[in-house]
Formats: sequence, C-alpha cells, structure tokens
Amino acid sequence: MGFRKDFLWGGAVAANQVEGGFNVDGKGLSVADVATYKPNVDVKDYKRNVQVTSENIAEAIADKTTTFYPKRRGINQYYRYKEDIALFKELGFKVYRFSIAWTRIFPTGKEKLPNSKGIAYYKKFIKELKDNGIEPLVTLSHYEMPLELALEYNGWADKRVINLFVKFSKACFESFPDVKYWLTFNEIDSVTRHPFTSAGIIEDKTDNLEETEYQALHNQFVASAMVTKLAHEIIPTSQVGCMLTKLTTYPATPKQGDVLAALNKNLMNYYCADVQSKGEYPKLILAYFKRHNFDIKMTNEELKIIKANPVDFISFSYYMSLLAAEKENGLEMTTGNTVVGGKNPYLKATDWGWTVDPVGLRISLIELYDRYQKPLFIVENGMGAKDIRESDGSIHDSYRIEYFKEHISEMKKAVESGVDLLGYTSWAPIDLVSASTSQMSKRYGFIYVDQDDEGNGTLNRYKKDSFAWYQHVIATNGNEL
Ligand code: BGP
Repeated sequence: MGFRKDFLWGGAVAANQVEGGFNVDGKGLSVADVATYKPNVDVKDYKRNVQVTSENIAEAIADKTTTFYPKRRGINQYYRYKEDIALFKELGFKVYRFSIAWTRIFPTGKEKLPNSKGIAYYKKFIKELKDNGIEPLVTLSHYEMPLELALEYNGWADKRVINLFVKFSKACFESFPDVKYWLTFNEIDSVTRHPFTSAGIIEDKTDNLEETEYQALHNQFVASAMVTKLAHEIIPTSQVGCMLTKLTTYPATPKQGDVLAALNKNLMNYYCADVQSKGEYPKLILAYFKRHNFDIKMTNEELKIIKANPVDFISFSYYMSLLAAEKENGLEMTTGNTVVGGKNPYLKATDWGWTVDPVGLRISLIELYDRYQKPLFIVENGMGAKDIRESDGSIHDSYRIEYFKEHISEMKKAVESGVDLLGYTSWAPIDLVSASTSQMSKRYGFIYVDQDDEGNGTLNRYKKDSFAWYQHVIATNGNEL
C-alpha cells in the first residue's frame, strides 16, 4: 500500500516571497513590503528583531525602492509565471500552493470594490495552472495583510478587520470559482512568534503584547470560520483547511518535569487547530487565559460561528522538532522557523541550525490524524541551503535530495499505518526570498534563481539535481525515492 492514486504532489510558495511588482497594477503596500533584509538576525531574539515599530514603518513607506526590502522584489514571478508554471508542469506537479496578495485585490483593505487588475492577474495565473493540469491550492493570508490595516487598527487586534477579510475572501471565491482547495491563515499559531508579519500588530501600539496576540488569534478564528462557511456556499465543491506550524516537541530527558514541559508546548502548538477543527477552545487554553488575566473578547455569537464551521482538512508545515525541559538553562538551545527550543543531540541540523528530523514527520502525521480524524495535507517541508551554481550552470544539491528522500519515506510509513494524507507540497519548488531573514541565499528550490541577497542577478532559472529526482518521485507516485 502506498500513496493514494490521486495524491497531490507539488510545491508551495507565498505571494510576498515570489511575485515582485510590489507597486504595480494598483497593488497597495503590505506588511511584507516593509520587511528589511537583516543578514545577521540573532534568531535567539527573533521576535524582537522582526517586530517592526511605527518609526521603521514610516521610513519604509517613504522609501519607494526595493533596495532594502527584498520581499518587494521576490523572484519576479508576477512577470515570469508562465515560465515557472512550465517548469512545474515538467516536474509533473499535480498541485501548486500559492497565496493571493490581499493588497492586489484590496490595496488598503478598505476599498468597497476589488481592484480589477488584481483579479485579472490571478485569473490568468489560475488559468495557466489549470491549462497545465495543475490544481491550485490557495492561501488567503500568508504574512501579507494590507499595511494600512496594521497602521489604522493594529492589525488583527481589532475586530473590524474580520469583515474586511471576509470581503476580500468573498471576492476571491466569486472571482476564482475553479479553485477547490483553500487555506485561511498560513501558520496561524505564528501570531505569538512574529505578531507584526503574521497579524499586523505593532508592538508600540499595545500595552500587553501577549494578550493582544491571543485577541488577534481569536479574531482570526472567527474570520476563518466565516470564510469557511462562505467558501462552501459559493463553491459547493470547495475544501477549506487550517494551517499550523507543526512543532513536535520531545522531553529533553525522561524526568517528569521535562515530560510536563514538552506536554505543555505541544498543547500550545495544537490549540489553534483544535479551535478550527473541533470548533471549540480547549478548556486548558481558557484556563491559561484566566491564569494570566487575559481578557479576550469573545461573544457567544462568535463562538457559535466557530462551532458551526470547522475546517474540512488539516494542513501544516513541518521543518523540525525541538526539546523542552523544566529548566531550560543547561539545555543547548537551537532555533528555526522563528522558534527557539532545545537541541536534540541525536539529530543533524541545516546551515541555519534547524534540526532535521524525518521520523518527527511520521510522529506528527500520526498524532495529528489521531487527534482530528480528518484528512491531512503537508503544505510545507523543505531544506534551506547555500547552493553553488557551477560554471556549466549545474547545481549539485545531493543534501536536498537526501532530506526529501528521508522525509517522504517516513511520510509513506505514516500512510501505511493508516493516515489519510491528501498531498505534499514542498517548500519551495523554486528559490525565493526567505520569510524570516529576507535572504535569497537561503535556497529551498528544485529550481535555482540567479539572484543574490542584494538583488543582483539575471533572475534566470536553472534546474538543480533535485529537479530530476523529484520529477521521478512524482512519476512513480512516491514508490521510487
Ligand atoms: C514558513 C513560512 C514560509 C517559509 C518557510 C521557510 O514559516 O510559512 O513562508 O518561508 O517557513 O522559512 P524561511 O524562509 O524563514 O527559511
């Protein structure tokens, strides 16, 4: 028994990391457009490093160039999408996950009517995918809300943003009825790790950051449920998923205190998916709010909406696992994906210190399936590395092949043990601008893009060794790795 016959193999990206064209065709500025390239980010203090202040934003708005803001450049997919889709077709993709930039459709988030040029662009884009036999998987919100909403409402901290997001989503469902698979918020739990990029929260505008983060998450749960309902009404065949960062945490030792520390981390990691999938807040989370005196504003009406509209499937990103201990001092720490946790001495790590744990992927799949009893979709998994392009244009990325081989093989074992898995989209099929560091040199693709951290390069695309490897995996439906 292997993967299901209609298994959705593909790749995943986000608009703000690939598109470019940040100020064309009526697009407004998003929170991603003010993210600067920070080559020496101390990831241990990640939250502080990426948290943007009112002052930084004012500087960024005044600066109309792309020089210090790599997410404004992306890899120019806005203009080169036909060439990219042709390469994805060659890879044999069944699905392509991308996000729709809210600011292309509603430049400030507040307009009454959608921007027709933005709609026209995604129509062309989706048609191109469909014409090439590739199913679109659309993320409605992937770290790119309109900057205006961050400035005016402090982002998702304010309930008025809910209806603005519903309006945007409705425009998408009505304009792109051919799209079957939708995700509401990318890595929704990340609001507590990078509140500005994830939810538009500006730290100097809030008195109690943690409380504001949980309020923003609640508002997103309500929006997600309203949008799920709307998707089902407008596109009856649609399937809507939640999306979490799966952070599997093991106890650092069998000491009871460490076991409890790991348990607590895992419960916090699950709670967003619990709300979105089961339609209810876990009682332990409500108790946590109470213990911390967090006054999260939630009405009965909102709780009813959440209860009535759970998601159809659970999607997640998986990059690494971590250790937790009762007393973290004494534990060697590591970082990754904006997360900090204990380093597992039994595992290797990438150049960026992210532990590589393929068995952790199998563990995650089994845990998630057992907990939710809904189909799963792995919508991000991959390895950031510094690739070298040889003088003949070839790129020998055997380490990446190894990484995927190990992960897909564990994924197969999970499927064989009964997990219902809809598909797998690698992060990312083509090199792009890194979400956490805005680096280009942290490369993920099967396709190399000639551009450096400063934005120099031809932007030409080259196939890495992993290209032919993944192509074969797809052609054999994962039977030959
Ligand atoms: C996830 C994000 C992606 C992505 C990926 C890799 O958290 O959803 O947008 O970029 O991580 O992270 P990075 O680009 O920081 O290496």
